[in-house]
Amino acid sequence: MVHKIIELLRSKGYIIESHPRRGYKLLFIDDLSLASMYLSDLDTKIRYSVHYVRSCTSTQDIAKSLAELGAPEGLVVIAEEMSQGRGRLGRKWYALKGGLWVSILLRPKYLRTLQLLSLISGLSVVKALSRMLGISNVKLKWPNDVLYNEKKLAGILVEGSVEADEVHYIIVGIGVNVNNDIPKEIENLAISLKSILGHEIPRVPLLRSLIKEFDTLYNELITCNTEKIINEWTKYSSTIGRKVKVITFGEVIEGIAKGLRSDGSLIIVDDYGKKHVVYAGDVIHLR
Ligand code: BT5
Repeated sequence: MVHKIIELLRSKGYIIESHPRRGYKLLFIDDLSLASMYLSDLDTKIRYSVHYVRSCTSTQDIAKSLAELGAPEGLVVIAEEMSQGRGRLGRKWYALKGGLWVSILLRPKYLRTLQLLSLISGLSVVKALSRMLGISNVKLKWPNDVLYNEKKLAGILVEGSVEADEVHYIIVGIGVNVNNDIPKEIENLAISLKSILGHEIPRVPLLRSLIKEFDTLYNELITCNTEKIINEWTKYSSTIGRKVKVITFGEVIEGIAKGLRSDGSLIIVDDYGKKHVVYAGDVIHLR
């Protein structure tokens, strides 16, 4: 019975040491430079290995350079801090010490849309947080934000090298505010796990949990189980069913977010009953 519970906790990301006579010990490891060691025993389809740096411009840049040198799928680049962390459309991503700043290298043979990859990445963050830390009020905002009480807890950036229908590589960037301070510039719109829970969270178990959830969802994606992904994403979403304003390629659409199509695009129905399909853009929740 105890063994079963220990295995359940391990599958949620917790790191538990076992000793034949002394029993079990729960470890709170925050030092990300040790992460590689603690990912090696994870039961995942892909083999993940961590390349850790203390600081860099952007983990996306390091992951790209290594991808171009032939690094295998499952490389995870982690930095303690980034000087030029980036979001979508060249926006700045603040990445101070204490956060979880991660880029994962993937080499799918074929990918229907990058959008779905962005959706499963956000979904993995939400599932990891609710499974491991029991935080239930974390929601997804289309396409790539993880929110807590409408404040941004995590963001996703998917970049890649794709030619015609051949995928060279994809880099999934995931940034989660964990124990880091939130800079003044974004204090009204961002939040960290430390401030939600009132204490610091060990990042290595959190990373394990995140990778485990990501691996499962990525496998659903490459085996084309998109219906399951869309349903799960919708379950955790705060966008669907809501009145929203969407800014997409210079156009502004206002209406009710009705749901997602199977490629991850968002369906909006405006006040005149006209249906719009949005493939990329920024969403503002209106009420
Ligand atoms: C994102 O873009 O949300 C993508 C964030 C991806 C970050 C990861 S960390 C690892 C990897 N390496 C990188 O260099 N990047 C990736 P977007 O949806 O465009 O949102 C950007 C906006 O989020 C900014 O304009 C700010 O308003 C806000 N923001 C910036 N830093 C933030 C932070 N630490 N927490 C919450 N919001 C932030």
